[in-house]
Order: sequence, then structure tokens, then C-alpha cells
Amino acid sequence: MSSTAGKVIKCKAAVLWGLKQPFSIEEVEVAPPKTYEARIKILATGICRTDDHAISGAMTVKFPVIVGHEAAGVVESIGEGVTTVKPGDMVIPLFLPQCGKCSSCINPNGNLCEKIDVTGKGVLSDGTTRFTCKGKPVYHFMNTSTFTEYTVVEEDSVAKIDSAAPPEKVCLLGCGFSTGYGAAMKTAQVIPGSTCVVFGLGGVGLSVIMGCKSAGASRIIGIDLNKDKFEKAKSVGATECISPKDYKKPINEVLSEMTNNSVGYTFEVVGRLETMIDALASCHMSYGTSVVVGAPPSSKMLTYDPMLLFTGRTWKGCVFGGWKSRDDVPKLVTDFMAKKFDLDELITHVLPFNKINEGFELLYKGESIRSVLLM
Ligand code: PAD
Ligand code: ZN
Ligand code: ZN
Repeated sequence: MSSTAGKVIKCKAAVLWGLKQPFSIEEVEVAPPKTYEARIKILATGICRTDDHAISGAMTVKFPVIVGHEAAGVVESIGEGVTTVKPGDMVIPLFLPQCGKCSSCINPNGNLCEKIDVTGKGVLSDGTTRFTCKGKPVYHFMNTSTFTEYTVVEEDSVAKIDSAAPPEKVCLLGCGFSTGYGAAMKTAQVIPGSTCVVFGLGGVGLSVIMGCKSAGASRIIGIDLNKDKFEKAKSVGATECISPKDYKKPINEVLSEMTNNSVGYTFEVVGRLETMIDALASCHMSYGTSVVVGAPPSSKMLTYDPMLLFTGRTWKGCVFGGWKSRDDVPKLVTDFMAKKFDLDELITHVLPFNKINEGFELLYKGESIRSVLLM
């Protein structure tokens, strides 16, 4: 048992005190894990656009909050009743839990565990938080909260992984890579020889490209407004890249002409209503499948021509790539260790944790794919 087990740990965390504010590195108190909880020492954590959705208000959260949800770390201590992880285990916290009991978990095709915190409750199951700062409770984010040296998560929100896995790389399996790769491999089930189109070439979009390539797609078209993203997209597998700004015609017509009307799969990896409709319209009217991967903005509605679906298209979405998190993350780590995919292409910046605001600046300027913060 570690010397800190059962005690409050004081450590550094990046606290967001309110909407649209920079992170403030503070000393926080992290309470010991309660029943069915584990306290984790975070070793490395990536910056994902979803964290920014909390800062910008596109996603509802309670303040003050510790965001961050893409990480790897080591279990420091466990609460009563925990049997599947123990102190010293290398783990990945899971923003999508797998409780094993809810309607999604018990169905072989479901992965959206009902314990996911999509409404921004910001507390653990007992309704309280394990963080305090300056005497105030600080809320959790998506069952994870990784922008801190220590966090507490529930047992069903953590996956034990290979102890030899490098945390500064496999942290990406906690969100961005797994989400994109799974959208192609698991949700769309791209078939060999097909043509795929990926809207949005951030860390998640590039991971979709990697999934399409692994699945044997023969043509992969990347779409972004920022042409600086094209080079990297090509190096991970895009066969060509275009910007909608270069065309007068609607993008679905452009793609239909480019491919002789043969787009099998499209992926929306931006998180905008307009691109969701563009992606739907861009897949083949009869056999095409379009997958919504980008997180939709809170409380916005879509209007679309139902003829788009009537003709035969399939419209899907997925959270976390469709993977069952506790079952599949350790397997993805095994695949990474067996060199079935490479994460280095996605990691453009590595920064010390206290430079977190710089990491977000890189995201805003469109200069980074993934910045990884080291504790
Ligand atoms: P990112 O901001 O790094 O990448 C988004 C890319 O989209 C950028 O390269 C932009 O230039 C580009 N872009 C912006 N507007 C347009 C447009 N109109 N047309 C084409 N391209 C455009 O984000 P990311 O890769 O980290 O995440 C992408 C989305 O996926 C984001 O909405 C995030 O919240 C979501 C996400 N979803 C899940 C999930 O489980 N479904 C998980 C992780 C991230
Ligand atoms: Zn994410
Ligand atoms: Zn569940």
C-alpha cells in the first residue's frame, strides 16, 4: 500500500473557475477513493477538442471544474470493493464507463453505458466530488478529470492496461485515437476497396483515416478548411485532400464527380450541424453510410431533407468509436504494442503540465494535432 492511501493528497491541478477563462494551476485536495473508486496518479494527458467544448460553453459543465479526459496513469490507491484494479496498475481513465449492467452494456452491440456523464453532473455516483480547492468543491468532468496530478474515478470508468505501455503515447487511446479509429473499424465497418471521406482533420479525423486505411479502403479523401492539415492527413493515409472553399458547387456534388458517384462512407469529425448534413448528403444515396463523430453542439436542432435517408443512406453516430470501453481499451493497447498502428503522427507537441494554456493556444491556432501534457 502506498503511504498516501486513505489520506487526502494535495497536488497541482488545472482548475477552470468559469466559462471562457484560462486554466489556473492551483493546489487542490484530492480525497481518498470511496467504495468502488480508484485514485489515479496521472502521468500524461492529451488535449482534446471536447475539453474546449466545456470551456466555450458548447458543452454544459458545472464550475469550478477540472476537465481533461484523455490520459494514462497509475493507480495510487483503491476504495472498498474494488477488484479489477490495484495500486501500481497502469490504467487509462474512461470518459465512457462500462458498468456491465445497463441496457447498453448487456447488449453486444451497445456501448453507450448509461453511467456516462453527458449532462454535466460533475459528481461521482454518491452525488459528491473528491476535489476541493480554496475550501470549495471542484466538479469532475466526464467521469475522468485528468488535468490534475491525481484524480478519483469509479471502477467502471478505468481500464487496466499493459504495464509496459508508454503513458505519453497510449493516453490518446483514452479518447481521440480510439474514437476515430473505432468510427471506421467498428461503427462504419468500412469494407476493403471502398471510398471514404473524412470531414475535419484534427486528431480524431486523422484517427478515422487510420481506421479507414487499416480496414482496406482504397480511396480516402480528407476535407478541412485549414490546408495546413493536409500534409499530415496524407502521411496517415489520405489519398487526397480538398478544401470546400476552393469550390463553388456544394461539396457533395464535388465529391460525387471526383469519385464517379462511389462514396461508401463519410465521417463528420468537426462537430458542426452544416458539416453533418454535408457528410450525409456526400455518401452514396443508396448504399452510403455517414457517421457523426464530432460532438454536436448542446441544444441545437438539425433540419434536413428526409429524401436523403429515404433513398437508402444509413446515418449513424458513435461515442468513443463504438468500443465497449473496459473490454476494448486494453485490446487497443495490445494492438498498439504490436505496432498495428502508430500514435507518433498524432502527437505534434509534448509540454509540461503547467504549460496547459499554451497547449490550448496551439489547438486554437490550428497548429497542433494532439498536445500531450506530462505531469
Ligand atoms: P480539432 O479541433 O483538432 O479538429 C477539427 C478540425 O475540423 C480542424 O482541423 C478544423 O480546421 C476542421 N474544421 C473546422 N470547421 C470545418 C468545416 N466547416 N469543414 C471542414 N473542416 C472544418 O478537433 P478533434 O479532432 O479533437 O475533435 C473533432 C470533433 O470530435 C470535436 O467536435 C470533438 O468534440 C469530437 C469528439 N467526439 C468524440 C466522440 O466520442 N464522439 C470523442 C472525441 C472528440
Ligand atoms: Zn476527447
Ligand atoms: Zn453500463
